[in-house]
Amino acid sequence: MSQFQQRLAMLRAESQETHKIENQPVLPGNGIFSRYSHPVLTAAHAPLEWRYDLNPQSNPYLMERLGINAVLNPGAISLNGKFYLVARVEGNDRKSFFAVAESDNGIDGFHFWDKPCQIPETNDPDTNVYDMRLTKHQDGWIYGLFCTERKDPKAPAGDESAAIAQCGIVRTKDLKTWQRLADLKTRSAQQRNVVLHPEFVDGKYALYTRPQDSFIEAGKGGGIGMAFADSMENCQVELEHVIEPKTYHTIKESKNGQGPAPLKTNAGWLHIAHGVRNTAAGLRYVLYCFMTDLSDPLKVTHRPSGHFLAPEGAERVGDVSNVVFSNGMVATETGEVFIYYASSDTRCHVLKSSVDQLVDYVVNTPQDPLTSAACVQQRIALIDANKAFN
Ligand code: M1P
Repeated sequence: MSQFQQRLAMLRAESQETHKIENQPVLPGNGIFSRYSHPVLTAAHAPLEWRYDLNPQSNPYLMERLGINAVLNPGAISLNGKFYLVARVEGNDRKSFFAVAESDNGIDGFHFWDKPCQIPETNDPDTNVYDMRLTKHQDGWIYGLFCTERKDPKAPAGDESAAIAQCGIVRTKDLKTWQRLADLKTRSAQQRNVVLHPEFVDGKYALYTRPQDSFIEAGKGGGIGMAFADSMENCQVELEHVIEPKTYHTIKESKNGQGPAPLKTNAGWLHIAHGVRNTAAGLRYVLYCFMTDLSDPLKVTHRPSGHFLAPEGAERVGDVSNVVFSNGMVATETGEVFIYYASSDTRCHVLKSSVDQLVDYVVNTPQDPLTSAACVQQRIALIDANKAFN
């Protein structure tokens, strides 16, 4: 057997092993959700055909020619009983693209489709695209809102990192053919984490926005905004109402952003978001929840205290360490909820919960009282109430 053939056999065996990994819930968990033992989708899930030239003549050493660096921040949707992730796949060249992976049970067995998504460009080509939020909208389309990034034309000479982030928009019926619409127009300098609400609000499309002043800093615009548009074609919004602001000395003091499209429950619209604070070790990203009113989604009705999910163990290390980020969630007809998240901008995981558990968590978890003394009183009240049960 040639060196080429030996390497190919090893690579195929390694890839098969990766795809065979079964995921087990990590018990006992926190009662809100189950974490799982393994990531659901990683760079190692990328097919060999995407990375290697498999021709022994042109690639006798069977070198990896176009490596995949990370698979992260997947949008998620269920169609006809299957689970689909539209993942952000990042090549070694740092450019991200979207690719669909599917699974029968949403927990393991994810495998990429044969080829990545081909997303049409606008007249102003994207340099980089990432973090797609999928929304099955009342109008019948599946929309994908994502971040499109281009070099800042006003960057001073020599500054090769200044960029402008905006919201790109595509729509599809089948995740195969993507129709590109014009980028969202807002009054803010930059946008990331823009998400389409699944239903019309007073006959208009409703979008969660995240106005920001510069590429990294949310600045004075920080907070999850909501804005309304007449159409998704040439979509334009005016006023962005900040419904969920950044808040001093909380898990969302530096910035925050809407996660996936919110989940409709009997108690309200259930939101998963990320909150960011700055530390000596850099930014720390956690997930948190809030709920908005069913008839008035501008009104936040519940804000459970603190983080819902923080990076743990191996999740804490990666290309951008100490980050968890979610932009994909699937609720089944039986009330199960699958929340997809990435750790440290490197690999994708799943949490499993239910509508009942999440509503209980959001509605019955007390709000952050915002000072140490008040937090002590909150905890003492819990301890005292528990005396009856010891
Ligand atoms: O690196 C962490 C995250 O940073 C950005 O998110 P935000 O705009 O909220 O700061 C995005 O680049 C996201 O993809 C990334 O995971």
